[in-house]
Amino acid sequence: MRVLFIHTNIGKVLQMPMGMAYISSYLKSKGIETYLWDNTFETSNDLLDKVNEIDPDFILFGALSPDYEYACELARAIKDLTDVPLIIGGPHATFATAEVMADGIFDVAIRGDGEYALYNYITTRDPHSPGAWVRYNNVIYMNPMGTIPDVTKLPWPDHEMFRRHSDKVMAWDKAYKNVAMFITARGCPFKCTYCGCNNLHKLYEDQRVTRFRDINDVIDEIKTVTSTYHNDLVWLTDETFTMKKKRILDFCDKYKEQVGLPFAIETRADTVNEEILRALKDAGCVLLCMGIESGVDRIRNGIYKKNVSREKLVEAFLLAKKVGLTTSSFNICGGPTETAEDIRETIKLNQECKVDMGKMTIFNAFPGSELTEWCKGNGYYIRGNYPDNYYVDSNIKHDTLSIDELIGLRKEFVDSVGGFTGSEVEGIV
Ligand code: B12
Ligand code: SF4
Repeated sequence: MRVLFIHTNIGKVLQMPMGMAYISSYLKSKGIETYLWDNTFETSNDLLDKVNEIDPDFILFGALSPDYEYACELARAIKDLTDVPLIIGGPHATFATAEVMADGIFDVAIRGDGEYALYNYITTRDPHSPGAWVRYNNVIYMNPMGTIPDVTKLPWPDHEMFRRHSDKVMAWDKAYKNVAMFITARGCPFKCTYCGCNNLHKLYEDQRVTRFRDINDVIDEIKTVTSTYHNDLVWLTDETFTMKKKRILDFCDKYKEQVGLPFAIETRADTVNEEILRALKDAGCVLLCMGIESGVDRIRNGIYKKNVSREKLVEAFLLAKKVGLTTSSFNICGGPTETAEDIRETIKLNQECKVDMGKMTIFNAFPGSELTEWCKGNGYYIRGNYPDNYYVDSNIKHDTLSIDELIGLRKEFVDSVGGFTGSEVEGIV
């Protein structure tokens, strides 16, 4: 069997999409041939040529919500050419499944983690296949979720398929030009309302969504990949890398001994302490990214339910600096009820945390997050289409601030804190 993946990536972000990379290697391990058309590097003419040339049994689209319209456009062009079944997966298919099926363009929407659900569907074509919503004889079968993949048994993601994404000069340190990405765990257990993670837990009901890989297997993957592709930087893209202290200390020991390359992580301020930060630094960590989101408790912990205190944020960022790590913060502006003064408090908190650089994006209501539902229930106007660039646009109408005012406040942030202007390519920093 042959399948063709479509990486829609309207932002042309240089970052390996881990979900599709994992699915590709899982399918390969079952003897299925996988191919890729990647919008980052290829044209839509190349796509139609590829469809003709490969003659796949299924075409598999990966799309975040902003990519969905483009995915539909490509799907329509393919439909003019062939009647090969079109399958869509990823966050938009997971959290806006009913809308996707109602549009009538895709034959199947895979919900949640795709490895088992997709494999089961493409090998059985069963309209009752778990984790898939399937259009069959003009009826839509809305099947319940299947078994969540066991991350300790999955093959390593297909680094080869997405190797063009590793050639990237890091904006924060131009010495790094070739990054390799890894995930050591899946399914963040926290419940921030602007994020889709919480909803994934609801979708899988009683199954454990937070899953950890074996550290030895992670180290083997890092060693193999970085020696194959001669990477100069390792990016650990777990949502909350330092979730389990003992596991991370073990990782640091083994990484230092067996890999030794500079690495970057993303985590939460309330999961680090001095011991962890020192161990990270000692193992080669060069960049630590943590969310601040808002400088005002009412927004950060009330509206966003981040549940991290101002004191903890200051303590974690200053400790990180003390041990010699470069720090980067994530921030949101334009959340519901937020005022210009609130956003200036976010700037102040970043300054207090002495962050080396920060990223501030404008709040958008994407399907899957609790805050999107809250906005719907509280009379916010939510536009039908999603912005291509969340540095300069939002799909909600803010209570009091116009988009131009939000862009102006973002500029104040960039001018005072340093970091992303928004014109750089989105993705890892
Ligand atoms: C890393 C990341 C990124 C990366 C890479 C995204 C990518 N293409 O993979 C970058 C930094 C580029 C990114 C950007 C954005 N992101 Co982002 N990102 C994430 C993050 C933190 C982790 C994703 C990840 O790698 N997970 C691990 C892998 C293994 O899981 P996965 O990607 O979900 O894949 C599984 C399933 O989704 C499914 N699947 C995925 N693809 C496919 C394809 C097929 C064919 C099938 C069948 C199944 C399938 O199976 C996979 C394996 O089990 C998630 C949060 C999260 N916790 O998921 C947000 C998340 C995906 N991002 C989100 C958003 C909104 C964005 C932006 C659109 C924001 C914006 N700018 O407006 C931008 C897009 C930028 C642009 N200009 O286009 C939302 C998506 C919500 C939605 N409804 O679309 C999420 C869920 C966070 C949130 N806000 O809730 N993001
Ligand atoms: S900690 Fe990060 S990944 Fe986890 S729920 Fe909050 S925003 Fe989402």
